[in-house]
Parts: sequence; C-alpha cells; structure tokens
Amino acid sequence: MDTAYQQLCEDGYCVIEQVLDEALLSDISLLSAEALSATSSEHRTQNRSQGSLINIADYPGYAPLIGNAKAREVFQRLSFDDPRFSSGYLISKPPSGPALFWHQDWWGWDDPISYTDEIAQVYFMYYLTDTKPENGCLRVLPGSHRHRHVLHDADAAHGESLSRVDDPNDPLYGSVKDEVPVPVQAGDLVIGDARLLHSAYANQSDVERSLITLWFHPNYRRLPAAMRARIRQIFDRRGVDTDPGGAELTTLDDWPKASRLQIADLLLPPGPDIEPHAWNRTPDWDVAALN
Ligand SMILES: O=C(O)CCC(=O)C(=O)O
Repeated sequence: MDTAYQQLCEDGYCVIEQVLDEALLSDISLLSAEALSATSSEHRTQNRSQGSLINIADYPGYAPLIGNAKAREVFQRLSFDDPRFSSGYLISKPPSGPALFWHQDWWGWDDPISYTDEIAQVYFMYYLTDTKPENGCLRVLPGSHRHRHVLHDADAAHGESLSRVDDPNDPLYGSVKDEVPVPVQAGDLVIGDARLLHSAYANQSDVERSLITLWFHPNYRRLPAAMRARIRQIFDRRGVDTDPGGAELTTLDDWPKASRLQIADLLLPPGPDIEPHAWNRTPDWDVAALN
C-alpha cells in the first residue's frame, strides 16, 4: 500500500511535500493577500481563533489551486476514484493570533458509514508560508478519526464563543497529551480526514500565517444519497455553520466559464432530490460499537 495512503487511513492525515510550484504559490499568495485586505475587522474579531474564515467561492482565482496537476496526481496515488470539491476557506492567522481550538470537521455522524474505514471527506491544506509550532502550525491527534477521544465530548466546533476566544483559558486552545505538530514548508500539502481531531498553535511571530483548506470527497459516488444531498447544500452555501450568509452568495456555478473549465471534473453533479443528511458534528460512539 502507498505509504501516504496508509498513513491517511491509520493516522488520519499525511503530508505530501512540494505540491505547489513557485508560480502557483506566488499567484495564490497574492490573491489571498487581496482577499484578506478586503475582509472586515469585524469578521476577524468574530473568527479570532481561526484568524479568518473566508469562503473561496467568492474568488474564482482559486480555480488553478483546486485543479492543480500535482493534486490530481495525488488523487490517483491515493486511489480517490471520484474526487469532488465541495468548499474551501482562506484561514489566516495574523501576527500574535491566538491558538485554534481543538475540533474535528465532520458533520455526517448520524450515518453508520462515519464509523467505518470509508473516508467521506478530506481537507487539502496548503500553507502559504513555512510553519512550525512558534508561528501556528497544525497539530493533530493521530487515530482520533476512528477512535473515541475525550475531546469528542467538547463543545461542537466553530461555536461563536470559541471562535471569538471569549475565554482564552479554555483548555480547547491548549496542548493535549499525544498531540503531534505538523510543521510544513510553503507549498507542501497536508491531507486530513475530516473526522480527525486537530487544531493549530498560536502565531507568536510577526508574520501572517495563511492557509487555504479545500474540502474534497474522495469517492463521492460511493456515499449515501442523503450525504450527497447535504454535500450539494454545502457547495450551494446553504445551512453551513462556518459560512453564514444569505441566499445571494456566490457559488462555483457562478464562476466564469474559463475558471469552471479548469475544474469541471471536480465540480458536483446536481444533488439527489431528497432530504439532506442531518447536520451533526458530534459522534455517537454507541453507533460505532455496532459497526
Ligand atoms: O489554521 C489551521 O492551521 C487549521 C485550520 C483548521 O483546523 C480547519 O480548516 O479545520
């Protein structure tokens, strides 16, 4: 078995070095700096722990990142049979930005498939600067995508108070036993199972630490229909806690044709016309015990 794929399955994450070439890294860094400068201070105050949470659907310039050739090679290497993109965010920690709270990002815990080896959703994280614990690199709890951990009982991710850092002494911002830092070089790709518990250290440097995280569904057609219906809602920017806003939001379907063509095979087909899977970010390990 491919070593990266094996680590993704067993530990819940892996790192593929130097996926972005210099030109693409530079283009994406410029675009991200523009997007950040257009972001209100209110947004950054509300998302102090993350630093920012800017939906990239507002920026068609991210198409070359979503569909870059090296990422497509990674899909093949990891045997992603039907990879589809649903959403992505620019998450940027300013100088002296606080730690990100511990959380996992999976929302489909009501379906038994969530307690199996099937990987329903992964993040592709591209950090735009070199990272280490001192400037806010990622940290993970290996294996927590498949095994119960006390942090699964904590408040669901992305609550407003945790995002604002109302209580900086909340243990969810701190180090926990068995955490593993994931330092990278700019242009490396971190892949993680959406179920994996993770967070990020505080940025103690005087340089902004930016990251683009892209959500893919590796084997989309294998997923239950209600899950696919929910994924379509995420793509359409409806009912997502990290993406509040009205019905008038831009989606990738609104992007210029040239941008859509670069990622046509990764865009979602129309969702099944059924009730979408419930939005539930909290695992129920009694369901796991049945599997
Ligand atoms: O800011 C980071 O390094 C991690 C972001 C994150 O946890 C997420 O996108 O779910």
